[in-house]
Amino acid sequence: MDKASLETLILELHDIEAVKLGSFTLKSGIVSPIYIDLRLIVSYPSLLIRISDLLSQLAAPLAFSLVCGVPYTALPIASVFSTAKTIPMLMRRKEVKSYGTGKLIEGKYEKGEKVLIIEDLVTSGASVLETAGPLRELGLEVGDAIVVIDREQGGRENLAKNGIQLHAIVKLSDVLSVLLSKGRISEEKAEEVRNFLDANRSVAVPKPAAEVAVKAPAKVRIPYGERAKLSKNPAGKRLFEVMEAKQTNLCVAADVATAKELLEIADKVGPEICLLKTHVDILSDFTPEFGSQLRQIADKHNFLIFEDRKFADIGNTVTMQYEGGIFRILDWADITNAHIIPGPGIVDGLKLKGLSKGRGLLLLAEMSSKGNLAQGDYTEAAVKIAEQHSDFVIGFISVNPASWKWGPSDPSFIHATPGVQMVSGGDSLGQQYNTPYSVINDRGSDVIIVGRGIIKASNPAETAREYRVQGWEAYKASCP
Ligand code: 5BU
Repeated sequence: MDKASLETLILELHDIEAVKLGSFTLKSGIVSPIYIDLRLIVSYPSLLIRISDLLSQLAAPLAFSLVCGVPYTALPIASVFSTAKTIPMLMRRKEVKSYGTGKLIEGKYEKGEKVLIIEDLVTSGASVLETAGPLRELGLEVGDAIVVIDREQGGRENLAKNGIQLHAIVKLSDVLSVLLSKGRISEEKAEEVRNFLDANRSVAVPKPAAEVAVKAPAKVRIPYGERAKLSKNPAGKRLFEVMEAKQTNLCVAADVATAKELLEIADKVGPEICLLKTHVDILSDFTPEFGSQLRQIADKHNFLIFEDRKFADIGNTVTMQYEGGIFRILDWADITNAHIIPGPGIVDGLKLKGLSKGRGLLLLAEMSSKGNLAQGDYTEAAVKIAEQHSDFVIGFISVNPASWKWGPSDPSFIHATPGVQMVSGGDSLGQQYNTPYSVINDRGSDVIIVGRGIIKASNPAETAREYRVQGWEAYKASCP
């Protein structure tokens, strides 16, 4: 790629103010001295054509039969590229329609085809991975991504760890050198940007997402509807029936600060979910009416309520914690859960109160957080306790039940898995995320539990729909 055309590109991007110097607060909260916004290029068709030409040069040595732009900014770039080279394009939806096929990827393809991803700007690489995930889940191969600007903040490395090679027209350091050499910025400003880049070399690093990159063979499972018939507990049975009827294995973790917000979010995501998970002790405005208000919404949208109470005391104490106090969980939660650390007496205690009311219990057999101790013999002990109480225990909180050597043999047990987002990775406090496909298909779970991935999204209802479709497609892929 010749130096002169790269220089011209950088200067033109500066001219149209797609590259701005100043002080900008980024989405992550970091204050950056440089801001790049390539959305503007749709107003400059000849620039768009030139960018597409430069991308074609990058793509020349690569093998691919389809292109897919990362929504939204790269979509016009990908369209121009696709028409100029007469290479068909796929389109990834950010939001899934409530009607029609509910597909995440639009366009025609054959399994095994190689797709080249086109992106405008790469920082951590997370957006490219969000597009690669659903493509790979359809059996398409993704090995390369081409991008206009690489911010040099860890994206190249993160993508490489996920089997994607990044090819950039220019790097942010090239942009700086050109702007400096042409007197567009001062040496001090350039130094400030360099220091900023040095201090922010790796932004929101997604964990090496082996599960996005490598597909394990699909496992065969007994359909939810069949398992409903096997369940010995009314709440477990109903959960399977709701999953089958609404075609959803999505549980939303409504971790919001107030009952008001919780009820609002429950109503919004209600049509998409089989289960709503609560932490009632985080609600600052809890009132005794909360239970009946939530039940009304649950009945309206046909989902079950799961209070993630994680009981952990001796049998006698948990009977009181379950039934009494201000929360009166027994009155409104179809399902709750318990640690097995106190031994089987905890299940006896909860069952004493819950069984006659048709409630069900999940045992914490595994946890999603880094360094947790629920593994090996502990997980096996949870399975044994569940098997002895299969009239009340409906299943487990699990993370990788496909890897359990010891069963359970009973298919009426349900597995629900927290730590789910569209891209694998984690938070700064030890939470670890896997993708819906990985959780349902590779790890053999039944229900994906999604919290911040949905409730922090700009449109939780749309995002819940997207998770539902992904979770359900993964389930379908593992059914006979
Ligand atoms: P997140 O925002 O998707 O990370 O929320 C996960 C939810 O699942 C949150 O309510 C946790 O309390 C809950 N959780 C979990 O993350 N990991 C576990 O092992 C168990 C529950 Br058990």
